[in-house]
Amino acid sequence: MAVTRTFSIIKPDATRRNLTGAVTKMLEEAGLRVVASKRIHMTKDQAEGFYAVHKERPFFGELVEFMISEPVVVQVLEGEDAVARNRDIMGATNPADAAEGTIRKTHALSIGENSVHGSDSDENAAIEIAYFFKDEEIVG
Ligand code: RTP
Ligand code: MG
Repeated sequence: MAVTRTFSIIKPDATRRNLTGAVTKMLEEAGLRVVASKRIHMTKDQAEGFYAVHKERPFFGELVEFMISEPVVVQVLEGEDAVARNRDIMGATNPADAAEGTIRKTHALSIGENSVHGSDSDENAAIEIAYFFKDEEIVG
């Protein structure tokens, strides 16, 4: 299996509850390495652009407002099969459906306030990483 990268966001419900370290620890224990990380407060334009694929969905407005409500931590994660590995440790979108031991089962509050984002394909990972990071900010 190849070493690849994925893009992660520790969402406002988690940063607000001071869970940045707890979430990062779970990512690291799942075999992912944080090769870039920064705490930012997203602008509305940035959040709308990032979630543009969801703009026709009924929850779009609520999602954008949530993502700009408090700071987030954006990260680049590296590891074997990083996209799938990250989605495994994240758990299902709705924490009620997430498996025991996953980040969302352990920490998420609801389907909207679900603590983490993770890219869903290698192609989207590359797009999402480039949306928030310059090449020189990523140190593998
Ligand atoms: P993500 O993109 O954040 O990693 O999560 P995901 O793939 O598991 O979920 P996705 O379907 O891509 O939805 C993106 C985010 O939108 C919020 N959401 N709210 N209220 C709702 O029914 C609803 N459905 C989705 C969640 O915050 C989800 O992570
Ligand atoms: Mg998604």
